[in-house]
Amino acid sequence: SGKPLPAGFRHLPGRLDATAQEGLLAEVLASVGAAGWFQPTMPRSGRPLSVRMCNLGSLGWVSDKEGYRYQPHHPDTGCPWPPLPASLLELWQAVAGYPHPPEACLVNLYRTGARMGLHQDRDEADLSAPVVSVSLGDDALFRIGGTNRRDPGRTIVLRSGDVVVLGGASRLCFHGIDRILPGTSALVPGGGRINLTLRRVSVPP
Ligand code: MD5
Ligand code: FE
Repeated sequence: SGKPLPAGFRHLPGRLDATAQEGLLAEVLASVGAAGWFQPTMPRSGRPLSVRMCNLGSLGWVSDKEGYRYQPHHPDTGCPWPPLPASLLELWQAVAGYPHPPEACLVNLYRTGARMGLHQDRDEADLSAPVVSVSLGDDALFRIGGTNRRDPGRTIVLRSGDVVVLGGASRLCFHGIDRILPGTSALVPGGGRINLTLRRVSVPP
């Protein structure tokens, strides 16, 4: 559909089979169940985002009235984030092409009607590392544009088990989730979509 995809963008459809998806989701939901979801809010306005979030790993991405940042503890409980599952560290090793481990796994929960507006990911000190994204549950309409907010974009359907690697020029492209397609998967209890985003945050020593 028109525009070529940005360089460094790799879509790996069905990278995780059904068994791997179920195992990974069970592990993630056990950790998030213990830590708790939080409701991120927009800087300045304090308006809630429609996505609920948690993190796994030594650092986690949070957003509140003070702004966006990475921090080692849950914003509601002050507890450290649960560890990053070994299977995700192995997936990163297999697909990232980057010689240091990720520090953060952001877990985004999209129930019916949730979306994520067009934005860039630029809160990481090490922008040379790719972002690796894993989709679980309902299909999503993912939009990816260029490095200027007004650049034309493309829409790609992300399905359960798909992995996307965003490196090189695609790392700073504007992107968002326009909507999820309810009822397209039975994987997530209660319905919806869970996205896992693996990131290297700090510059390696
Ligand atoms: C999601 N999450 O499905 C999306 C897709 C986020 C976020 O965008 O920031 O939590 S992850 C895809 C992504 C990450 C970094 C860069 C680009 C896409 N990109 O340049 O297209 O919950
Ligand atoms: Fe993003």
